[in-house]
Amino acid sequence: MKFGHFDDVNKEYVITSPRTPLPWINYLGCEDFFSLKSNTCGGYSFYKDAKLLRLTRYRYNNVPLDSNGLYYFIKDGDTVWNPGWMPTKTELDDYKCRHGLGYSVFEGKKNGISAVLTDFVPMGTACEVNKLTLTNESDEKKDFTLFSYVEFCLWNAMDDMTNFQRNFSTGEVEIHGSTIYHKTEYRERRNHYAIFSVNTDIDGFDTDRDSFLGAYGENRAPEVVMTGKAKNSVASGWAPVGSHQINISLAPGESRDLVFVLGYVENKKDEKWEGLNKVNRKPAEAMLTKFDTTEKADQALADLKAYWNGLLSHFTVSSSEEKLDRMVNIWHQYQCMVTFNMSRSASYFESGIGRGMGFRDSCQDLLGFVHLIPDRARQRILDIASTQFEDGSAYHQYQPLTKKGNADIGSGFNDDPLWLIAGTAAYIKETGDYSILDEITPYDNDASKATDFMEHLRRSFNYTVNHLGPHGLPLIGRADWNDCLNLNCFSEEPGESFQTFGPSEGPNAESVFIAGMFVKYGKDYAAICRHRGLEEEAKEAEKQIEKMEQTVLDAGWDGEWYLRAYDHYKHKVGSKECEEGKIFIEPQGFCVIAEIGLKDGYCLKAMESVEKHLDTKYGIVLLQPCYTRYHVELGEITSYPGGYKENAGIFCHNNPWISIAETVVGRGNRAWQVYTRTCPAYIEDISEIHRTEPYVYSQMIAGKDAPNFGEAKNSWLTGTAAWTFLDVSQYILGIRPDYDGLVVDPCIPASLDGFSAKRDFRGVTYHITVKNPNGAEKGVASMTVDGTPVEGNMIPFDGSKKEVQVEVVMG
Ligand code: BGC
Ligand code: IFM
Repeated sequence: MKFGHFDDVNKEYVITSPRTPLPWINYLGCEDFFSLKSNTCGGYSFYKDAKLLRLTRYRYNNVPLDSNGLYYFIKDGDTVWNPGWMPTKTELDDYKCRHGLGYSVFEGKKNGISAVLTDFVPMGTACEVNKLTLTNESDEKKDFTLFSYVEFCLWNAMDDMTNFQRNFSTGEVEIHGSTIYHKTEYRERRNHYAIFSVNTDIDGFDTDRDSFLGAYGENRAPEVVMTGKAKNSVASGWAPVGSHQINISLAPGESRDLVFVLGYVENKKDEKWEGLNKVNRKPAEAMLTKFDTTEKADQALADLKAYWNGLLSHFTVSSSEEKLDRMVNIWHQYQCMVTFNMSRSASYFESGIGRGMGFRDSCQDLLGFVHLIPDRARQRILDIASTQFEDGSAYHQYQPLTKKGNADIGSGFNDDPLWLIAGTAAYIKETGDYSILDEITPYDNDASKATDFMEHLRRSFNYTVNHLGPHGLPLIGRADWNDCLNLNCFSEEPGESFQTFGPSEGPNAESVFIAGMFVKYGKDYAAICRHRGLEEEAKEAEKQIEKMEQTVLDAGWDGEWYLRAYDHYKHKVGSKECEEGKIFIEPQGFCVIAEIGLKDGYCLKAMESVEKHLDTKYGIVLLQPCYTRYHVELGEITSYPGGYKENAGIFCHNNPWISIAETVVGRGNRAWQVYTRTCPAYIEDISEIHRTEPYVYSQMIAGKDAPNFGEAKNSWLTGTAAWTFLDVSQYILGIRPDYDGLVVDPCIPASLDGFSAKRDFRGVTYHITVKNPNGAEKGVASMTVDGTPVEGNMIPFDGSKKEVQVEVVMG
């Protein structure tokens, strides 16, 4: 069952029923100001940091679900309704929500009035613009009243929902003309405030929530709206809100546009203005003049669309698979950009308070956006590296605003350092920019402890070399990619509960997954050394890598698949000898991607085992059999009921690892099957089962051991976005940047007769046509570049041409 449909021409998902299984959201903003926007206008806004500078209040886990947002109420006689249906839930004659790239449009109709609300965050200005077009579609004159409404957050979102003894007395506002200034905190900080304004004269306002809602009121039926009369309340303490009343009169067929702006304003340093506690209105007025006409708002939206179209034009595909084209050209890349902006901070499952930017997560996210915004990728890499410790280990998370490591969580996740090599290698392959290696980069943000960036990579590589366990495999530390596999959280005391962020290192617990990563990204490290003329170092690294490959085959192979780990007691994890958790997905993906034992058939065997033991109709589960009871020596993973999260959920993030691994063994049909099984557009028809947005990935889908098999959770902010784009663009379509040029190495289903793609690479546009006349799954029979046949499947980079035609015949 579907609740809408894709509109590929406009690059939108069009939701046609407000009663989606869960709120289906969009992200407005791609620089500093962001709004989360659900399909019924729920959500909230913040500036740069979802915890510290939150403009509007949102109640997670609220009842009814998703019942706070930036709302417009229309009071037309006795009928009160919202263009986005919530919060009144008045049945609409027509409802649509179009989630587009950085904007959302809500189209509501009731009793002959049409309201079209276009919400977006323009480029270059810290605000959300809401253009509301009201049209009288009836043949009678219509007199009705419009009320806007937003509830302000007192900036620090954590403090806002806990520190009531203070916060009920700090709220302050000013009202000047049609602009409401929310200036709580201004007294002491004197540097920032929020505004909510409209480009017309108003007939009233409210800024005190309880006055607006009425005693024990609710935003489903605010007293002011129900009575049709604003109270002109001025908030003093309690809960400041912003509401405008505008009386509207429309002749039959007549339309009226209103442009509302919700903005974040900062004073310029040292600026002087009248009145000690009064806001400095100058910057707000300057902001508002940018959007004070319909034309200006429309132009800002057109500019935003042009920005997105430009970004997405760097990689496009055209094939007979409509859904593939849709996901590659629009939604995969869009989700990658959202994960770039948000990391794992603010979604409808991440509160914006709990987590900062992950070292591991942000490095992986790079894999998806480096081709879109290489300059920002470069900066991101250096920001991440600046939080690294001198021994190569890393803070697991850092704060987006300060860019400093989070000491509460600390370090000890032993995969973290290697992800830095992964992200950097992707950056260099894409851009050819080796100068990043010379950047002087601090450790733990301490400039006195800086080295060049190459040294950071060296310490990342050596961190693994210096932390090997009894079998010669990498020590796992607090966890590796699987945060919940806490093998050093063992307790000698039976019955003692796990601590996820407990002891950081034990001498025994080892990870085969990190071994796979080490082999894969170690090769990149060696290649980078070699490029810098460090031949000896490259050879030494290769020796370590070869040794690790052999160690995996000796101590990390279980007969039919790669083992997962050894625990503190040196017992195997992910082995046929185990009662539960006999096979895990992660080492199968990564050891095959690293080609460990490829020539000797290990990789193919591992892939067959995945298919045999972990496959389900909704995707590949993380492990089998699920853990049915808690094991203190394995940690948090066993705290989840079977089928959820890391305990045998379908963790979408590592499904593309398997799809990529399948391309390594050359099985295009299977790589494609794995890709399409979890791919949003391919499972749109089961939205009532899947439940989260059908245009983006979720972190997890309940596995077959869960009662709600197939139900997804934690949509949007997941490494799945980057890994899937990498999988489909670089391994299935096979257009892969490498150090010296662009490789074309497709691995596609035999049924696909080819495709064409446009790929911008280091300033050159490649027009690539792939033909598959004989139904091959992998293999390039011939390739021509601008008509000239070339050996192999790599196009050496030549910046002298701006357009290059490439023809590939598979076979
Ligand atoms: C949570 C897991 C989550 C992980 C993400 C853990 O603390 O319990 O559910 O997947 O963090 O980093
Ligand atoms: O690898 C982690 C990631 O960093 C955060 N989400 C869960 C994943 C698996 O535990």
